[in-house]
Amino acid sequence: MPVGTQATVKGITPDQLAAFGSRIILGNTYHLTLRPGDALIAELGGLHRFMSWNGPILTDSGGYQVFSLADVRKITDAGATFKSHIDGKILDLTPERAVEIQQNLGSDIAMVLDECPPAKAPDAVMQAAVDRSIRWAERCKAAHTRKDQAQFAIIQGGLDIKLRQRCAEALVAMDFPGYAQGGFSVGESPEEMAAALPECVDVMPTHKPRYLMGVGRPQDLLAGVASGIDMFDCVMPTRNGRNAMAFTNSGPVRLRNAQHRRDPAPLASDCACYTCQHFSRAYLHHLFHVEEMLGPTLVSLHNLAFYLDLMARTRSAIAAGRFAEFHADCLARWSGNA
Ligand code: PRF
Ligand code: ZN
Repeated sequence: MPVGTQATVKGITPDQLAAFGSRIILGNTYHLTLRPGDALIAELGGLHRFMSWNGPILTDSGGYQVFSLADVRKITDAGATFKSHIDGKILDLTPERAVEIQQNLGSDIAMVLDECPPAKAPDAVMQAAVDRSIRWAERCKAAHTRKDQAQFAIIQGGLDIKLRQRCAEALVAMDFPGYAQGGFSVGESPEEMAAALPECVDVMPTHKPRYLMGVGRPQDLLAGVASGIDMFDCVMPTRNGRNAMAFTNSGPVRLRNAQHRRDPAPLASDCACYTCQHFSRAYLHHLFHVEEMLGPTLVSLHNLAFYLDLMARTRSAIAAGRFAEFHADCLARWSGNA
């Protein structure tokens, strides 16, 4: 899922998103309730109409963003009290309010409110966060009334596999239509995540979507798929794109580097995206050098097309029974060993 935090996938129009094959995008409860407000978006016909995206939208619940962006004042069973990172106003986010915001936005998939501690939090903190996330999931389910919106639960537990399995068991008993692994990519190494994932994903129902939140690099997506994950979101294609860093099958390309100044070749010779079909590395280098806004747009567009194409090729490889070979081949190419 391309990330559209503020009711826009930064620098990319909905037409462009659709043109390179985006099917579903992500929006953020936390940002949209601060500005312009979920009630205003509801008044204007909901998030789809507001941003003119006709495809599915998944909204995150805000818990993770409160912990990572806001100054959290107090977290109790009732909810989180935090100071807005915009104007310093003190606000409350309860499970019921997280559901209400997402119902106002009218997303197709809403996430429950969860508590996501850092990966290396003490055991007691991690266990308390899991227990609270389970209780909050229950309250979110009870508060949820929109029949045209699916609500997914979020598993926490850090790198403690037994704890994640206990969390998953409790959430699976509540019978949500989809499940996510939260609390990854929050300070642990990619190797630690890859090692923990298989056993964590194994306890998620296979007949329902399995989502890994906020991950990651192309190799992390393939590690997720190898463990059974079906859905991802990550800011990396757009954030790195804005910073002139492009993903390619030969590894990352840094377009600000002087080596690209007179390079007439496209960013990626094997890429069918609009950027690679029309522009040279020299032109992209120039745009970043003079700080033109088309630079971030063109490289974000390429990176999103690269990620979506990677997932399309992954689906084909799975369907053809050759995912393991595809996985090994990608890793070899990206590290320059193909
Ligand atoms: N919880 C929620 N959203 C998230 C995460 C989480 O743990 C993460 C962690 N990678 C990203 N986004 N609600
Ligand atoms: Zn491209």
